[in-house]
Amino acid sequence: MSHGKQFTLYTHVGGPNGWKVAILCDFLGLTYESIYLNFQEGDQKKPDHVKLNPNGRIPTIIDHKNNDFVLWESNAILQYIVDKYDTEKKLAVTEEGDKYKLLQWLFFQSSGQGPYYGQGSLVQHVPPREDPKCYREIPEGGPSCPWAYSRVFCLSKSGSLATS
Ligand SMILES: N[C@@H](CCC(=O)N[C@@H](CS)C(=O)NCC(=O)O)C(=O)O
Repeated sequence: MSHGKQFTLYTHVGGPNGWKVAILCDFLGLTYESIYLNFQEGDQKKPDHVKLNPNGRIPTIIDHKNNDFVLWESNAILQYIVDKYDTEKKLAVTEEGDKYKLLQWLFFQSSGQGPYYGQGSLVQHVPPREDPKCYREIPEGGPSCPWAYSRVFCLSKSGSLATS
């Protein structure tokens, strides 16, 4: 840990999930060094990052105050930080009912809201990859917006939300 801060945060300037972690750390007064991965260069899928996070997405944290503990998935990270470092209970919940309501919203965000917004944003804003394998999958006569379809098929084939 050469930067001397509590966390290293692998993140991105645009994607929302890294900012969730940064905002929480700021709120709780915890220090972190952000490493902004370049999605256009595919940094998030490169070995240096994937050896920490096999899902190849941001955010990923290393907690240098806990034996360089590594964690990924934004909501798991939020829960970890609150459980461990929200000593003044600014955000932590104590009642059993509140605990499950909190989980309800975290799961809703990560399984319901987040993926749809993420895919919508990719289809709208990220140009397609020059990958002929994807274009072969476009159903005949189907797409009114071919590159959007090719993007979707790239996604489903590779099983990951790859950026171009
Ligand atoms: N469920 C994950 C989603 C992570 C995610 O999709 N992160 C985006 C940026 S906000 C990403 O890394 N995209 C690049 C990619 O999929 O290659 C989480 O909440 O951490």
